[in-house]
Amino acid sequence: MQDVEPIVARAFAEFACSADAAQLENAKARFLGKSGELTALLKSLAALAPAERKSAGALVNAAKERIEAALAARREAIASAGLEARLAEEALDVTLPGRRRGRGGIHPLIRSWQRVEAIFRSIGFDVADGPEIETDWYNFTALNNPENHPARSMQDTFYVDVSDEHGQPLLLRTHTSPMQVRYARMWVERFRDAAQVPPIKVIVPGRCYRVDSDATHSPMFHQVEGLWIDENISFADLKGVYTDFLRRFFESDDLAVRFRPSFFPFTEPSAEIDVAFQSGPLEGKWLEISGAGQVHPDVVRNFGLDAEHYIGFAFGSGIERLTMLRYGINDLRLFFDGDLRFLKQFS
Ligand code: 2NM
Repeated sequence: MQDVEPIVARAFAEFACSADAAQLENAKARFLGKSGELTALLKSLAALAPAERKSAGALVNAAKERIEAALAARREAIASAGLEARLAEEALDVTLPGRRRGRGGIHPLIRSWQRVEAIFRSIGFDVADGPEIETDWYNFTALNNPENHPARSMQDTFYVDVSDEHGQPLLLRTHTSPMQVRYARMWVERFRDAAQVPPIKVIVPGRCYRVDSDATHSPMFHQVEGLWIDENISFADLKGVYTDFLRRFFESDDLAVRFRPSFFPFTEPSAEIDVAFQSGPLEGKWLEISGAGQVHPDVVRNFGLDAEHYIGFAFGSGIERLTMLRYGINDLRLFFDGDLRFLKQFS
């Protein structure tokens, strides 16, 4: 009979160099399969004489057992090598620090907006907001803007393609005063059956829109307007409240404030408000910061109030302008570029 040892040696060698399960199973077939070498040897036993067959059979079976043992060992080795490789590849270092979520910040304009609200709330003003798409009546007519005023032109105002249910043109509000008209009319309606209408003290911060775009104008900008209606107040009250606001906003107790005559359709008389810092890079320079005035009697009547009985004072300021002066920012476009190198300085 053929010698079994070389077959065993080759089987061991081929198992050893099988790199994966598929190669190993192919190698197995070459020795133990239906037409494998060892199987052929087993079959050849039948041709031997009975005396010889017994010892040869024992030899072949011993060889078969060794080959099967080697096969099982190699199977296990390949399987555990595969597992080791996967573990190495999918290794997770649980001691690494986690990836933190980026921390957001408050935009400088919103920071100013919040400061303005906090200051006015502290002196008894309500804070209101309302629609950015307005009717022509609330945005212009109720505020005593003449029918042919240039602000109403398409060069200055963004009109919306659709009209309201009365066929009135709709537009993007050019200031927040239309919301003051809404607020005053709601207030008057609320106290319709009362003996008198209580004073109105409200500010309206919010976004406004004008057809305008350069280093000092953005088509979308932020305004805060205030309205104070009472029975017996004067310009002195307005000046006191507004000076207090400006000194707190700019954190400057000696800030100088002056009113200069001006014109607005909705107030008469009207004033520009200037400030002068007493220290810092702008020391002693008068800077225009806001507008104000006594609410025009026609506008008071549009609020639904008796203009002989109630007197109103109003003021308005750009939140961009307030913010630029507070931080020394020289280009308005920085607010809208979204450049984090700029924005991060305020968070
Ligand atoms: C300004 C300047 C002067 C103003 C007037 C009114 C209202 F609704 F009472 F008529 N609201 N805001 C006003 C007055 C706004 O901004 C520069």
